[in-house]
Amino acid sequence: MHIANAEVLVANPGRNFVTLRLTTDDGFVGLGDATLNGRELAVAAYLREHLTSLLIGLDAHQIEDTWQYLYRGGYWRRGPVTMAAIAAVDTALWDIKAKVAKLPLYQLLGGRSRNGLLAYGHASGVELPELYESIHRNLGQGYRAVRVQTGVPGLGSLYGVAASENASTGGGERRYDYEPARRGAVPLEERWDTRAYLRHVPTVFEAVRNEFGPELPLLHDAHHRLTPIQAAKLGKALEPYDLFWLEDVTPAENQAALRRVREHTTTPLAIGEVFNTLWDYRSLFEEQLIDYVRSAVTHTGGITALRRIFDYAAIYQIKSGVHGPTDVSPVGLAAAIHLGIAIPNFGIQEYMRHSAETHALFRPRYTFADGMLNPSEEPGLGVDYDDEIAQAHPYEAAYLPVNRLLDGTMHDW
Ligand code: EZ4
Ligand code: CO
Repeated sequence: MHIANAEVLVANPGRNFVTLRLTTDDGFVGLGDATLNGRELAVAAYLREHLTSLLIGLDAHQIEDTWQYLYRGGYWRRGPVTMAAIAAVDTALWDIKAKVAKLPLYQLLGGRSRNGLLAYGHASGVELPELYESIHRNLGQGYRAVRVQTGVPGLGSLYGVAASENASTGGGERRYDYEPARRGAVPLEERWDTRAYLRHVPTVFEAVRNEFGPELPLLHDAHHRLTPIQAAKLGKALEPYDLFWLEDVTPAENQAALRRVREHTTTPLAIGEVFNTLWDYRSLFEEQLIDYVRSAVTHTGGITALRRIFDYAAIYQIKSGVHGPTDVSPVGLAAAIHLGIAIPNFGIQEYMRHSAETHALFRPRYTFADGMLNPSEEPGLGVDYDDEIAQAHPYEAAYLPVNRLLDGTMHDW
Protein backbone atom coordinates (compact mmCIF):
# COMPACT_ATOMS: atom_id res chain seq x y z
CA MET A 1 0.00 0.00 0.00
CA HIS A 2 1.78 3.11 -1.26
CA ILE A 3 0.99 6.81 -1.18
CA ALA A 4 -0.30 7.70 -4.64
CA ASN A 5 -1.52 11.26 -4.14
CA ALA A 6 -0.88 14.09 -1.69
CA GLU A 7 -3.13 17.18 -1.83
CA VAL A 8 -2.74 20.35 0.21
CA LEU A 9 -6.17 21.90 0.78
CA VAL A 10 -6.71 25.44 2.06
CA ALA A 11 -10.16 26.75 2.94
CA ASN A 12 -11.79 29.38 5.11
CA PRO A 13 -15.14 28.17 6.49
CA GLY A 14 -15.18 31.08 8.96
CA ARG A 15 -11.44 30.84 9.53
CA ASN A 16 -8.49 29.40 7.62
CA PHE A 17 -7.60 25.72 7.72
CA VAL A 18 -4.81 23.83 5.97
CA THR A 19 -5.52 20.13 5.44
CA LEU A 20 -3.37 17.42 3.90
CA ARG A 21 -5.17 14.60 2.10
CA LEU A 22 -3.19 11.46 1.28
CA THR A 23 -4.60 8.77 -1.01
CA THR A 24 -3.06 5.32 -1.38
CA ASP A 25 -2.80 3.28 -4.59
CA ASP A 26 -5.57 1.03 -3.28
CA GLY A 27 -7.89 3.94 -2.58
CA PHE A 28 -7.59 4.63 1.13
CA VAL A 29 -7.81 8.31 2.08
CA GLY A 30 -6.29 9.93 5.17
CA LEU A 31 -6.53 13.51 6.48
CA GLY A 32 -4.10 15.57 8.54
CA ASP A 33 -4.39 19.09 9.99
CA ALA A 34 -1.55 21.55 9.22
CA THR A 35 -3.17 24.80 10.35
CA LEU A 36 -0.82 27.41 11.82
CA ASN A 37 -3.00 30.37 12.76
CA GLY A 38 -1.95 33.55 10.94
CA ARG A 39 0.89 31.76 9.08
CA GLU A 40 -1.24 29.21 7.22
CA LEU A 41 0.28 29.56 3.76
CA ALA A 42 3.82 28.98 5.03
CA VAL A 43 2.85 25.44 6.03
CA ALA A 44 0.84 24.94 2.84
CA ALA A 45 3.93 25.91 0.81
CA TYR A 46 6.22 23.70 2.92
CA LEU A 47 3.94 20.76 2.19
CA ARG A 48 3.29 21.56 -1.47
CA GLU A 49 6.78 22.58 -2.50
CA HIS A 50 8.88 20.25 -0.37
CA LEU A 51 6.98 17.27 1.04
CA THR A 52 4.31 16.09 -1.37
CA SER A 53 6.85 14.92 -3.97
CA LEU A 54 8.79 13.00 -1.28
CA LEU A 55 5.66 11.20 -0.11
CA ILE A 56 4.57 9.69 -3.41
CA GLY A 57 5.53 6.03 -3.52
CA LEU A 58 6.25 5.64 0.22
CA ASP A 59 4.76 2.65 2.03
CA ALA A 60 1.73 4.18 3.76
CA HIS A 61 2.04 1.67 6.61
CA GLN A 62 5.46 2.95 7.66
CA ILE A 63 4.34 5.76 9.95
CA GLU A 64 7.38 5.83 12.23
CA ASP A 65 9.89 5.59 9.38
CA THR A 66 8.11 8.35 7.46
CA TRP A 67 8.17 10.57 10.57
CA GLN A 68 11.93 10.01 10.99
CA TYR A 69 12.49 10.52 7.25
CA LEU A 70 10.78 13.92 7.33
CA TYR A 71 12.25 15.03 10.68
CA ARG A 72 15.86 13.85 10.33
CA GLY A 73 15.90 13.90 6.57
CA GLY A 74 14.98 17.58 6.34
CA TYR A 75 18.18 18.49 8.21
CA TRP A 76 16.51 21.76 9.44
CA ARG A 77 14.68 20.49 12.47
CA ARG A 78 11.82 21.64 14.68
CA GLY A 79 9.94 24.93 14.40
CA PRO A 80 6.18 25.36 14.04
CA VAL A 81 6.08 25.27 10.23
CA THR A 82 8.10 22.08 9.89
CA MET A 83 6.36 20.32 12.76
CA ALA A 84 2.86 21.26 11.56
CA ALA A 85 3.73 19.85 8.14
CA ILE A 86 5.09 16.62 9.64
CA ALA A 87 2.02 16.45 11.91
CA ALA A 88 -0.29 16.52 8.90
CA VAL A 89 1.52 13.64 7.21
CA ASP A 90 1.64 11.61 10.43
CA THR A 91 -2.05 12.15 11.24
CA ALA A 92 -3.13 11.26 7.69
CA LEU A 93 -1.10 8.01 7.84
CA TRP A 94 -2.70 7.04 11.18
CA ASP A 95 -6.13 7.77 9.65
CA ILE A 96 -5.28 5.48 6.73
CA LYS A 97 -3.90 2.69 8.92
CA ALA A 98 -7.02 2.74 11.08
CA LYS A 99 -9.28 2.63 8.03
CA VAL A 100 -7.33 -0.33 6.64
CA ALA A 101 -7.66 -2.06 10.02
CA LYS A 102 -11.39 -1.13 10.06
CA LEU A 103 -10.94 0.27 13.58
CA PRO A 104 -11.41 3.67 15.18
CA LEU A 105 -7.95 5.18 15.46
CA TYR A 106 -7.78 5.00 19.26
CA GLN A 107 -7.89 1.20 19.07
CA LEU A 108 -4.48 1.26 17.37
CA LEU A 109 -3.14 3.38 20.24
CA GLY A 110 -4.00 0.77 22.85
CA GLY A 111 -7.77 1.15 23.12
CA ARG A 112 -9.99 3.03 25.48
CA SER A 113 -8.67 4.06 28.92
CA ARG A 114 -11.71 6.10 30.07
CA ASN A 115 -15.38 6.75 29.36
CA GLY A 116 -14.80 10.14 27.78
CA LEU A 117 -12.58 13.21 27.84
CA LEU A 118 -13.38 15.97 30.32
CA ALA A 119 -13.49 19.15 28.21
CA TYR A 120 -13.27 22.78 29.23
CA GLY A 121 -15.08 25.66 27.60
CA HIS A 122 -14.29 29.36 27.34
CA ALA A 123 -16.02 32.02 29.41
CA SER A 124 -15.15 35.69 29.35
CA GLY A 125 -16.52 39.11 30.15
CA VAL A 126 -15.31 42.67 30.25
CA GLU A 127 -17.26 43.13 33.50
CA LEU A 128 -18.50 40.59 36.06
CA PRO A 129 -22.18 40.38 35.00
CA GLU A 130 -21.17 39.47 31.44
CA LEU A 131 -18.64 36.98 32.76
CA TYR A 132 -21.24 35.30 34.99
CA GLU A 133 -23.62 35.08 32.04
CA SER A 134 -20.86 33.56 29.95
CA ILE A 135 -20.06 30.95 32.64
CA HIS A 136 -23.77 30.11 32.93
CA ARG A 137 -23.93 29.67 29.16
CA ASN A 138 -21.02 27.21 29.31
CA LEU A 139 -22.70 25.27 32.11
CA GLY A 140 -25.92 25.23 30.09
CA GLN A 141 -24.01 23.67 27.19
CA GLY A 142 -22.89 20.89 29.51
CA TYR A 143 -19.34 21.99 30.28
CA ARG A 144 -18.02 20.83 33.63
CA ALA A 145 -14.87 22.97 33.55
CA VAL A 146 -14.48 26.57 32.38
CA ARG A 147 -11.61 28.85 31.41
CA VAL A 148 -12.20 32.37 32.76
CA GLN A 149 -10.77 35.45 31.04
CA THR A 150 -11.63 38.95 32.14
CA GLY A 151 -11.38 42.54 31.00
CA VAL A 152 -9.09 44.80 33.03
CA PRO A 153 -10.23 48.30 34.06
CA GLY A 154 -8.47 50.92 31.97
CA LEU A 155 -7.51 48.55 29.18
CA GLY A 156 -9.46 48.15 25.94
CA SER A 157 -10.16 44.92 24.05
CA LEU A 158 -8.08 42.14 25.56
CA TYR A 159 -6.89 38.71 24.63
CA GLY A 160 -9.46 36.07 25.46
CA VAL A 161 -12.34 38.44 26.14
CA ALA A 162 -15.25 38.54 23.73
CA ALA A 163 -15.76 42.27 23.66
CA SER A 164 -16.39 43.14 20.05
CA GLU A 165 -19.47 42.54 17.98
CA ASN A 166 -17.45 40.76 15.31
CA ALA A 167 -16.68 38.11 17.88
CA SER A 168 -20.39 37.29 17.89
CA THR A 169 -21.46 34.00 16.36
CA GLY A 170 -25.15 34.68 16.02
CA GLY A 171 -27.99 34.20 18.46
CA GLY A 172 -26.53 37.12 20.40
CA GLU A 173 -23.77 34.89 21.72
CA ARG A 174 -20.49 36.72 22.07
CA ARG A 175 -17.66 34.33 21.70
CA TYR A 176 -13.98 34.93 21.98
CA ASP A 177 -12.05 32.95 19.42
CA TYR A 178 -10.95 35.43 16.83
CA GLU A 179 -13.46 33.77 14.56
CA PRO A 180 -13.30 35.50 12.27
CA ALA A 181 -9.80 36.51 13.12
CA ARG A 182 -9.10 40.09 12.18
CA ARG A 183 -9.10 39.81 8.39
CA GLY A 184 -6.86 41.97 6.34
CA ALA A 185 -3.25 42.77 5.76
CA VAL A 186 -2.34 43.71 9.34
CA PRO A 187 -3.20 42.44 12.82
CA LEU A 188 -5.28 44.22 15.41
CA GLU A 189 -3.23 45.93 18.16
CA GLU A 190 -4.09 45.55 21.81
CA ARG A 191 -2.73 47.45 24.83
CA TRP A 192 -1.42 45.86 27.98
CA ASP A 193 -0.54 46.85 31.54
CA THR A 194 0.69 44.01 33.75
CA ARG A 195 0.25 45.86 37.07
CA ALA A 196 -3.41 46.60 36.36
CA TYR A 197 -3.93 42.96 35.33
CA LEU A 198 -2.25 41.57 38.45
CA ARG A 199 -4.37 43.79 40.70
CA HIS A 200 -7.63 42.90 39.00
CA VAL A 201 -7.53 39.18 38.21
CA PRO A 202 -7.59 37.83 41.80
CA THR A 203 -10.69 39.97 42.56
CA VAL A 204 -12.44 38.38 39.58
CA PHE A 205 -11.63 34.83 40.71
CA GLU A 206 -12.81 35.65 44.22
CA ALA A 207 -16.11 36.90 42.80
CA VAL A 208 -16.49 33.87 40.51
CA ARG A 209 -15.83 31.44 43.39
CA ASN A 210 -18.39 33.24 45.53
CA GLU A 211 -20.94 33.08 42.72
CA PHE A 212 -20.33 29.52 41.46
CA GLY A 213 -19.03 27.71 44.55
CA PRO A 214 -15.87 25.73 45.25
CA GLU A 215 -16.34 22.73 42.96
CA LEU A 216 -16.35 24.01 39.38
CA PRO A 217 -12.87 23.56 37.85
CA LEU A 218 -11.66 27.02 36.73
CA LEU A 219 -8.76 27.69 34.39
CA HIS A 220 -6.97 30.87 33.35
CA ASP A 221 -4.53 31.77 30.55
CA ALA A 222 -1.91 34.51 31.12
CA HIS A 223 -0.69 34.15 27.54
CA HIS A 224 3.07 34.50 28.07
CA ARG A 225 2.73 38.06 29.39
CA LEU A 226 4.41 37.94 32.80
CA THR A 227 7.96 37.95 34.11
CA PRO A 228 8.92 35.05 36.39
CA ILE A 229 8.37 37.04 39.58
CA GLN A 230 5.06 38.47 38.33
CA ALA A 231 3.95 34.95 37.44
CA ALA A 232 4.93 33.73 40.91
CA LYS A 233 2.91 36.56 42.43
CA LEU A 234 -0.18 35.74 40.35
CA GLY A 235 0.02 32.03 41.12
CA LYS A 236 0.24 32.80 44.83
CA ALA A 237 -2.59 35.35 44.71
CA LEU A 238 -4.86 32.83 42.98
CA GLU A 239 -4.21 29.96 45.41
CA PRO A 240 -7.36 30.63 47.50
CA TYR A 241 -9.51 30.12 44.38
CA ASP A 242 -8.14 26.64 43.65
CA LEU A 243 -7.52 26.87 39.91
CA PHE A 244 -7.41 23.71 37.81
CA TRP A 245 -4.50 25.41 36.05
CA LEU A 246 -2.81 28.66 35.25
CA GLU A 247 -1.61 28.63 31.65
CA ASP A 248 1.41 30.14 29.88
CA VAL A 249 2.46 32.45 32.69
CA THR A 250 5.83 33.28 31.12
CA PRO A 251 7.34 32.96 27.63
CA ALA A 252 8.61 29.46 28.31
CA GLU A 253 11.45 29.42 25.83
CA ASN A 254 13.21 30.32 29.07
CA GLN A 255 12.37 27.08 30.86
CA ALA A 256 14.36 28.17 33.93
CA ALA A 257 11.75 30.90 34.59
CA LEU A 258 9.40 28.19 35.79
CA ARG A 259 11.77 27.33 38.65
CA ARG A 260 11.15 30.75 40.13
CA VAL A 261 7.38 30.42 39.69
CA ARG A 262 7.34 26.95 41.29
CA GLU A 263 9.29 28.15 44.32
CA HIS A 264 6.41 30.41 45.21
CA THR A 265 3.13 28.78 44.29
CA THR A 266 1.15 25.54 44.34
CA THR A 267 -1.23 26.74 41.62
CA PRO A 268 -0.95 24.05 38.88
CA LEU A 269 0.78 25.21 35.70
CA ALA A 270 0.05 24.37 32.05
CA ILE A 271 2.44 25.18 29.22
CA GLY A 272 3.24 24.23 25.65
CA GLU A 273 0.73 25.40 23.01
CA VAL A 274 3.60 27.10 21.14
CA PHE A 275 6.06 24.24 21.70
CA ASN A 276 6.82 21.91 18.79
CA THR A 277 8.87 19.00 20.12
CA LEU A 278 9.72 16.92 23.16
CA TRP A 279 12.95 18.89 23.47
CA ASP A 280 11.01 22.04 24.37
CA TYR A 281 9.69 20.24 27.45
CA ARG A 282 12.85 18.57 28.62
CA SER A 283 13.71 20.55 31.74
CA LEU A 284 10.07 21.35 32.48
CA PHE A 285 9.46 17.60 32.80
CA GLU A 286 12.69 16.51 34.44
CA GLU A 287 12.45 19.24 37.10
CA GLN A 288 8.68 18.78 37.41
CA LEU A 289 8.04 22.46 36.73
CA ILE A 290 4.64 22.04 35.08
CA ASP A 291 1.52 19.93 35.60
CA TYR A 292 -0.13 19.89 32.15
CA VAL A 293 1.15 19.64 28.57
CA ARG A 294 -0.64 22.02 26.17
CA SER A 295 0.72 20.77 22.84
CA ALA A 296 -1.70 19.98 20.04
CA VAL A 297 -1.26 17.07 17.62
CA THR A 298 -1.30 19.71 14.87
CA HIS A 299 1.71 21.72 16.08
CA THR A 300 3.90 18.99 17.55
CA GLY A 301 4.61 16.56 14.74
CA GLY A 302 1.45 14.50 14.95
CA ILE A 303 0.12 11.58 16.96
CA THR A 304 3.46 9.73 16.87
CA ALA A 305 5.35 12.64 18.44
CA LEU A 306 2.70 13.80 20.90
CA ARG A 307 2.22 10.28 22.26
CA ARG A 308 5.94 10.18 22.95
CA ILE A 309 5.71 13.52 24.78
CA PHE A 310 2.85 12.20 26.93
CA ASP A 311 4.75 9.01 27.76
CA TYR A 312 7.72 11.09 28.88
CA ALA A 313 5.40 13.37 30.89
CA ALA A 314 3.73 10.37 32.54
CA ILE A 315 6.85 9.31 34.40
CA TYR A 316 6.73 12.67 36.19
CA GLN A 317 2.95 12.47 36.85
CA ILE A 318 2.41 15.29 34.34
CA LYS A 319 -0.87 15.09 32.41
CA SER A 320 -2.26 16.10 29.06
CA GLY A 321 -4.18 19.33 28.52
CA VAL A 322 -4.27 19.51 24.74
CA HIS A 323 -4.75 22.85 22.99
CA GLY A 324 -8.16 22.89 21.31
CA PRO A 325 -8.90 26.38 20.01
CA THR A 326 -10.95 26.82 16.85
CA ASP A 327 -7.75 27.27 14.86
CA VAL A 328 -6.99 23.57 15.35
CA SER A 329 -9.24 22.05 12.67
CA PRO A 330 -11.74 19.25 13.39
CA VAL A 331 -9.10 16.91 11.90
CA GLY A 332 -6.55 18.00 14.52
CA LEU A 333 -9.16 17.86 17.27
CA ALA A 334 -10.34 14.38 16.24
CA ALA A 335 -6.72 13.20 16.42
CA ALA A 336 -6.38 14.69 19.92
CA ILE A 337 -9.56 12.96 21.06
CA HIS A 338 -8.40 9.53 19.80
CA LEU A 339 -5.05 10.03 21.53
CA GLY A 340 -6.62 11.40 24.71
CA ILE A 341 -9.01 8.48 25.14
CA ALA A 342 -6.10 6.02 24.93
CA ILE A 343 -3.26 7.51 27.01
CA PRO A 344 -2.93 6.74 30.72
CA ASN A 345 -2.18 10.34 31.77
CA PHE A 346 -5.08 12.28 30.29
CA GLY A 347 -5.83 15.51 32.15
CA ILE A 348 -8.35 17.68 30.30
CA GLN A 349 -9.13 18.67 26.69
CA GLU A 350 -9.83 22.23 25.55
CA TYR A 351 -12.94 22.36 23.38
CA MET A 352 -14.15 25.63 21.86
CA ARG A 353 -16.60 24.20 19.31
CA HIS A 354 -16.21 25.08 15.64
CA SER A 355 -18.66 27.07 13.53
CA ALA A 356 -21.48 25.45 11.55
CA GLU A 357 -19.59 26.09 8.27
CA THR A 358 -16.51 24.35 9.66
CA HIS A 359 -18.64 21.36 10.69
CA ALA A 360 -20.22 21.25 7.23
CA LEU A 361 -16.77 21.10 5.60
CA PHE A 362 -15.23 18.43 7.87
CA ARG A 363 -18.31 16.58 9.21
CA PRO A 364 -16.55 15.51 12.43
CA ARG A 365 -18.18 12.55 14.16
CA TYR A 366 -16.69 13.04 17.62
CA THR A 367 -19.38 13.82 20.17
CA PHE A 368 -19.73 16.27 23.06
CA ALA A 369 -22.26 15.37 25.75
CA ASP A 370 -22.43 16.08 29.50
CA GLY A 371 -19.14 17.95 29.32
CA MET A 372 -17.30 14.97 27.81
CA LEU A 373 -15.82 14.46 24.35
CA ASN A 374 -15.77 11.05 22.71
CA PRO A 375 -14.14 9.83 19.51
CA SER A 376 -16.10 8.45 16.61
CA GLU A 377 -16.44 4.65 16.56
CA GLU A 378 -16.05 4.39 12.80
CA PRO A 379 -12.77 3.33 11.15
CA GLY A 380 -10.09 6.04 11.13
CA LEU A 381 -10.36 9.54 12.56
CA GLY A 382 -14.05 9.96 11.73
CA VAL A 383 -13.63 13.21 9.78
CA ASP A 384 -14.19 14.02 6.08
CA TYR A 385 -13.35 16.84 3.69
CA ASP A 386 -16.02 18.18 1.34
CA ASP A 387 -14.31 19.74 -1.71
CA GLU A 388 -17.42 21.55 -2.89
CA ILE A 389 -17.91 23.30 0.42
CA ALA A 390 -14.19 24.11 0.53
CA GLN A 391 -14.36 25.77 -2.88
CA ALA A 392 -17.09 28.08 -1.64
CA HIS A 393 -14.79 29.30 1.19
CA PRO A 394 -11.43 30.45 -0.25
CA TYR A 395 -8.47 31.57 1.88
CA GLU A 396 -8.61 35.07 3.35
CA ALA A 397 -5.64 36.66 5.12
CA ALA A 398 -6.29 36.87 8.86
CA TYR A 399 -4.03 37.53 11.80
CA LEU A 400 -3.91 37.07 15.53
CA PRO A 401 -3.64 40.39 17.39
CA VAL A 402 -0.37 41.88 18.56
CA ASN A 403 0.15 43.37 21.98
CA ARG A 404 1.84 46.62 23.05
CA LEU A 405 2.43 48.14 26.48
CA LEU A 406 0.74 51.48 27.19
CA ASP A 407 3.89 53.35 26.07
CA GLY A 408 3.86 51.51 22.74
CA THR A 409 6.54 48.91 23.48
CA MET A 410 5.87 45.56 21.76
CA HIS A 411 4.98 42.92 24.33
CA ASP A 412 4.26 39.18 24.26
CA TRP A 413 0.89 38.07 23.01
O1 EZ4 B 1 -3.68 32.01 21.36
O2 EZ4 B 1 -5.28 29.48 19.45
O3 EZ4 B 1 -5.27 28.64 25.07
N1 EZ4 B 1 -5.54 29.11 24.00
C1 EZ4 B 1 -4.95 30.14 23.42
C2 EZ4 B 1 -5.41 30.49 22.03
C3 EZ4 B 1 -4.22 30.74 21.11
C4 EZ4 B 1 -4.61 30.67 19.67
C5 EZ4 B 1 -3.36 30.73 18.81
O4 EZ4 B 1 -3.66 30.42 17.50
O5 EZ4 B 1 -4.10 30.74 24.02
O6 EZ4 B 1 -6.24 31.58 22.04
CO1 CO C 1 -3.37 29.43 25.67
